[in-house]
Amino acid sequence: MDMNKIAALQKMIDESARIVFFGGAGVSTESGIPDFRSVDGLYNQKYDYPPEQILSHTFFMRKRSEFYRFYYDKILVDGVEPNAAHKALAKLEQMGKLTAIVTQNIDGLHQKAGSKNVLEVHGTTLNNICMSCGKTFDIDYMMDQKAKKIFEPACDSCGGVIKPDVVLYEEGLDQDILSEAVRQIASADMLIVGGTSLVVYPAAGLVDYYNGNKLVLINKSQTAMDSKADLAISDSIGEVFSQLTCNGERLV
Ligand code: CNA
Repeated sequence: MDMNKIAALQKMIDESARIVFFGGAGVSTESGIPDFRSVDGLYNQKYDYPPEQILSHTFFMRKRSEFYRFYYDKILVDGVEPNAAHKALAKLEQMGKLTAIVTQNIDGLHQKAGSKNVLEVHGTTLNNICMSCGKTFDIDYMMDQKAKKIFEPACDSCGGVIKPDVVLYEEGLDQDILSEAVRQIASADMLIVGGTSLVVYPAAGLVDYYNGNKLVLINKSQTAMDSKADLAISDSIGEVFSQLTCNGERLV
């Protein structure tokens, strides 16, 4: 690990009062949830259909049991816990340094670590909705469906199709969440971007709303944004956050 870069990151955090974190699937790999684009990510594993196709609205409507087979197997992962990155970010919020987390993740691990202001631009697996009557179902209900191998989960009130409250390919993002994410990023004095390949739009474009001079990227692989960053760290995000302090206290 490049300790000069860690020292530079620490100095920026010390000098900031309104930090926003923008993250993606790489934040949760150290918790055991595979991302999409790493070598061991879901896009490099073999399925009957490419994951982009499985995770699309059209596929959900036409081949629901195939969708749920993949979803149960790879997305609705059992027994995962927040890692050092989730915990450090929660601590920064508690200490009044961080105003919001904007996440592309759908796993709810930031909230599980204690973060309060989490803007989930791609929705959440924790909530599931009947497409006919709007009844909602929690993750325990879906875990139960998974355990029973029910690949076409149906509403227990009206028999309608249950859809996870996540944004599939071809679907639009929630405009209220997006607007709040833009507002938070535009008013941040420091933006930390981590664990994201920055290729999924419109989410990746949110970084452009940051106006300050403390843009930090923490990602294992290079991104198109590295050259624009004030500081780019190529390392595991959990390990990076494990090195940091706030007001003399370790974050993790
Ligand atoms: P991605 O395109 O898979 O990119 C992940 C990035 O994280 C890659 O560039 C990796 O190099 C990097 N990375 C992996 N592990 C680490 C680590 N420990 N430390 C630092 N960097 C790491 O994922 P994006 O989030 O950019 O793409 C957006 C998609 C992925 C969103 O729509 C998510 O919903 C979707 N997704 C979410 C989850 C989740 O909720 N945990 C899991 C898989 C995919």
